[in-house]
Amino acid sequence: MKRTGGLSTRLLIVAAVIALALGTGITGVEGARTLNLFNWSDYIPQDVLEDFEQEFGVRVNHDTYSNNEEMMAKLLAGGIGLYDIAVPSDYMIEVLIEENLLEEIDLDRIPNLRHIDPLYLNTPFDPDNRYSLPYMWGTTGIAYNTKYVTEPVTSWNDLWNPAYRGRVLLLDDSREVIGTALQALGYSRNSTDPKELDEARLKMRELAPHVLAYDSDQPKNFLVSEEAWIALIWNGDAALAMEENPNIRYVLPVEGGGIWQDNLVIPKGAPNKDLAHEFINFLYRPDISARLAIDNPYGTPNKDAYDLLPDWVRNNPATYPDPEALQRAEWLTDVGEATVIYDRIYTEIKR
Ligand code: SPD
Repeated sequence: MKRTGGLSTRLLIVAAVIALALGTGITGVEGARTLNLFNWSDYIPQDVLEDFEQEFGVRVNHDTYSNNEEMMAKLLAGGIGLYDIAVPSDYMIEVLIEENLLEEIDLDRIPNLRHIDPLYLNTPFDPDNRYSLPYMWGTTGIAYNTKYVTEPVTSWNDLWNPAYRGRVLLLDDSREVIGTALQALGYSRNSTDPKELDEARLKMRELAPHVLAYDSDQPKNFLVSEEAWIALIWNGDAALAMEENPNIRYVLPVEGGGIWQDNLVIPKGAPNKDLAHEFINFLYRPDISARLAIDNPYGTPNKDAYDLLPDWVRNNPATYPDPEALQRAEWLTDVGEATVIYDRIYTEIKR
């Protein structure tokens, strides 16, 4: 669905032309080939990037973002023609494809694709993997500290318990936050119904005064320090917090919670498409994929890396929940023109 009031195709073309005309095809310091990586904060170990630099005799520039919407905004504000790799989630892939913001990936140049479990390929958001390949997958649920949260936590509505006033942590992510309110009300995380969205807006306004912080970059820190008692969080960050603080638990709520997949893409006008393919192939080496999945205990799509994971990662139910719970979790999808409503609600509740 084309969005009005959201991205305009004309704007995108102008941005691309300007970026290309400015010659943003970076070759990097000292003339070495440079990979320009645009990724979520804290989503790839620095030593993996250094190994790539060493082995391939290249440089890596690494910029980060906190959520899909920030990634898109930065791409449009001069990022087109600047980045070789970005890592958007499922629903944002739909938007990027529709807006013609992605290069096609030549799968023949990724021989290590053979290590990827077909379960994570040919997804509804990119059926033939023309534009994207899986990076990590995970869930969105609730983390809480048993020292302060003594009542059972089963539902999104537990975030609204007045006993946790000032101790509630939320992700800084409009789709996750509004999706949580929608599911708490019994609706889909992808609702485009203005009435349901308005109910979600009011529900979030109720929670806003209880919120300690909105943070997608280092949410685990609030839990580990015990400033936050209960949190809307991604499972990998919860697993990291659990490693450092034994009082922390992670659950998927009865309403289902979220399931998602982040993906490697080559943004339009990427200056170093060859290197981007080499980087994806490098990340898909089982030893490298395993390092990613240990540093950030999210699900790895790499079946041969899974076999290399230590037991504490492989057997962590926060990272690899039981299949029945996964069945109930809901994917986010592109909400088209309703994106404008989501943006408006999010601005209002964070004010
Ligand atoms: N620290 C990086 C975490 C990235 C998680 N991405 C989740 C996207 C869900 N829509």
